[in-house]
Amino acid sequence: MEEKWWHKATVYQIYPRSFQDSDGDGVGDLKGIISRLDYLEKLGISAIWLSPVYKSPNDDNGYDISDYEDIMTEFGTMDDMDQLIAEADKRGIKIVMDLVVNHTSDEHRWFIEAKKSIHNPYHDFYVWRDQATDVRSNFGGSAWEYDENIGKYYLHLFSKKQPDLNWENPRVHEKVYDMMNFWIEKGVGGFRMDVIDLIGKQPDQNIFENGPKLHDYLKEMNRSTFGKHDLLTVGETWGANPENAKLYSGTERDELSMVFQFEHILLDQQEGKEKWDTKKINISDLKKVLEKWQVELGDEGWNSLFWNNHDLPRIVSRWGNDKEYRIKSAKALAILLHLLKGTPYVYEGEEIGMTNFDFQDIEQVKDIESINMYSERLEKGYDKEDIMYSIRNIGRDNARTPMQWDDSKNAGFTTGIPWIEVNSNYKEINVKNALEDSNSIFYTYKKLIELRKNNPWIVYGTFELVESDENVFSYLRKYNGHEYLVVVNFSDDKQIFESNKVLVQKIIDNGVVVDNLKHLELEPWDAFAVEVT
Ligand code: TEU
Repeated sequence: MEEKWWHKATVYQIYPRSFQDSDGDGVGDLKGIISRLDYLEKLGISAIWLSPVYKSPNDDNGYDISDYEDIMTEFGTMDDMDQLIAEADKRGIKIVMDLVVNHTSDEHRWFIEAKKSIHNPYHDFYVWRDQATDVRSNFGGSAWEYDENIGKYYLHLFSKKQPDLNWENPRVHEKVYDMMNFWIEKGVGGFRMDVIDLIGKQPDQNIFENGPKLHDYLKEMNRSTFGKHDLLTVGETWGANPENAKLYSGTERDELSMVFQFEHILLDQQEGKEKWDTKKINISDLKKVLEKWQVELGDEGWNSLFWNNHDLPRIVSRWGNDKEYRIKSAKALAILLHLLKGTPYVYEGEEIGMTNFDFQDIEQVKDIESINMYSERLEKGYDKEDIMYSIRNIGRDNARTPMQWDDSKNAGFTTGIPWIEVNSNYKEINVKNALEDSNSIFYTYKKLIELRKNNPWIVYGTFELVESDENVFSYLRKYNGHEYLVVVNFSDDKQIFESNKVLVQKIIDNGVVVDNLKHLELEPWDAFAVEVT
């Protein structure tokens, strides 16, 4: 396999609104990010995936873009952006931009023009129909909105302030590629492509994900933009399976570097229900899914590895134990994920074990998805308490509370009033404490990131799931005649692990002492990796 810089890189995701405020308006900004680059350099990451920083009326926190070549007023200026790219570069960190081209804001100039008349040259930039179908928006309600002036409906798979672009129109491609080249010329390190598997939609046939022309579009995009440069591209693809992931990320395919697949993420959703209706995750299912992706992608494609992003609840609260075993389980989850094959992504605060937020009242909730669900379910007769439980359990704002830097007011995030409340546990869980404690979760992440840079077995080794008790997750990685064993007790109970492998040397652990592998009595959330024969 031809080596790429992103094979051994770890990417850190920043949600700019919640990372660091520099001017006291309660909203994070670019200058704030610049002031924290030394911290990220210390963690050892190679790239930052920056959630959208473009001009936006913020109906969906920047995922509704009104100008792709300008910066959101609250976040700063284009000069700040240039400075961020340059300052990150000095520290060996690349900036991966969020590319949101399935839709724009309804306040984007193209849509304002498109609504003027059916003869306007921008009208066909969007998807218009005489009749609405029964397709639903991801944020609730119909995905079609009637426009009085045009006398037709436009499609919006997300909020009605996020009209879908019409990729059947080649002029849309041109404009998007010009914009991508604008950013490439600025020196960005790549693109994370928002819901990219939707751009090939065929609404009249009720096809939305994985449309028939999707891969042609991506090949064309590759040729017209990043293909000539050494960039990281990752597509957000909720509908990916290992088969089509090979199409997206196959080395000879000239499409993307990799995709985000969500099969593991969906494992705690009740069958046939909505994301709000969860169940306890079954560790055997998790093993099966991760094994499938590791083995089936093999050398034919490239995996991305993640537990968290700005749309998901905090992993230590979700599948770890943020009460009795917060530190232990956060480290165990990190060890399990970061020794797999693929490019790992760390979401801001994950590296210090930040937890979900105790949302009690809908007034505390800022996310359009949760707010819409709240009113929809209230109307349907759901109990208010049950709805708030869902939001606490799985709502997107869990990931979006401010980064906890220290134990000063507002966790050092802002001197003003934060746009969303700071988690009350910030006096204990914060970066300052983490850096001062050599046993903190931070240093486990730092070590894992460093290991990946220097150990080809982590980057290129084969994967084999090891037979074990249901709640013990164990696998072998093999490379160049060497074998490495990873063992994680994925539970709050003691477990037994037995193996006839012989220990050669220790690689990493979260506190468990391993002298031999014959018979191990694992404490809750014990995790380690060793070289074996
Ligand atoms: O998310 C895609 C998406 O489908 C989400 O609505 C997802 O289903 C949901 O967040 C799970 O709770 C991307 C972005 O990551 C998200 O932040 C945006 O809101 C969305 O696209 C629209 O741009």
